[in-house]
Amino acid sequence: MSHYNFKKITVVPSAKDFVDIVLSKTQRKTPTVIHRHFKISRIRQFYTKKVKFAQQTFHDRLATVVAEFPKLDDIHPFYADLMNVLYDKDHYKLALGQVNSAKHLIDGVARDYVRLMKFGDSLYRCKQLKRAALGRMCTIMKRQNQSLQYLEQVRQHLARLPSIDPNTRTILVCGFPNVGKSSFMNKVTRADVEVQPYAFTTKSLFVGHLDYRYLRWQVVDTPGILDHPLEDRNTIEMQAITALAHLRAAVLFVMDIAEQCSYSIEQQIQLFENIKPLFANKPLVVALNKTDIITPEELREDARVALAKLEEDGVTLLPMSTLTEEGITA
Ligand SMILES: Nc1nc2c(ncn2[C@@H]2O[C@H](COP(=O)(O)OP(=O)(O)OP(=O)(O)O)[C@@H](O)[C@H]2O)c(=O)[nH]1
Ligand SMILES: [Mg+2]
Repeated sequence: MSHYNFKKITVVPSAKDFVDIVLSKTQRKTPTVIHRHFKISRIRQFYTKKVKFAQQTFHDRLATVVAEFPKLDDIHPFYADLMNVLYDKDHYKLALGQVNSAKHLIDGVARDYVRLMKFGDSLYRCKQLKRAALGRMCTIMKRQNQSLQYLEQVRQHLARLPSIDPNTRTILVCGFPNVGKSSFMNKVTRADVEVQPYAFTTKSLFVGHLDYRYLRWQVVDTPGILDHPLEDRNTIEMQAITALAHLRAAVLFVMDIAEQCSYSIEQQIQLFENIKPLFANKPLVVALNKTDIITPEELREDARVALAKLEEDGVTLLPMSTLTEEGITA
């Protein structure tokens, strides 16, 4: 279940390329010599073959597209949801559905014209029927252009998606933007995630690996999330939410106690409380990051109280600095 060939989907050509590929293949792979003095049965067979060949080639290529793209109902819910966030489930299913129905339409065209060909009484007539059949197939194909282009974009994006295994030991790093999630990721894994002093540096999920006490962990760095209702969340934040919702993972909620991230400790705790339902049944540690700037003891009174209250509720607090490596165990 854990291995998806998201990276191995065949390129989806544009409608025009699709048509060019099939027509030129039909030309190359079917007989080319015909003469009007040949027996009519031989002439019919000659053109029937071309119609059937074009149909089969369209059919096979379209079937490959439909078969290779992941079915949202078959893949792990994490990926199904992530794909919905990134590509919109309805749009995705519609595009694949249209490609699939184009396949059936082309089969139908071929069937009709092969039947008509049996009544073709001259080379001229048979050739006309063949041209009409291929023309109609190409028209059906060209109507698929938008779906094909969209699927090609999805394909390219899927290929760049991190290979997150939903079924392995995982640490999910989350929190407000700019608190130091990616800095932590870079410290404990060999990943090289971009770190910048502004919010939403990380715009998608990243994965790294870490060996700790002989166990291998998958570490997932997530984009920052703001404290607002679910329906207001953008695609960038929704990827973090999706990961939290679907991955069985230990959660590292990172706080910036120096408040450099421009949110107060109280606001960060508020976010923590609001997304807490997503942490249910997950081991959880709250990292108090940037202790090189300020230690938990040096904090304002009310911030200290707020953190103490968190601790009373049974939350493990871990002072940390990705700069001095305080609190980073690996
Ligand atoms: N002083 C200090 N600065 C830190 C520490 N950890 C991270 N920073 C700085 O905080 C800023 C944000 O760090 P990132 O690791 O990009 O934060 P992030 O949480 O991944 O941010 P987004 O990807 O935007 O959500 C950078 O300028 C880091 O250099 C720390 O322990 N101490
Ligand atoms: Mg980041």
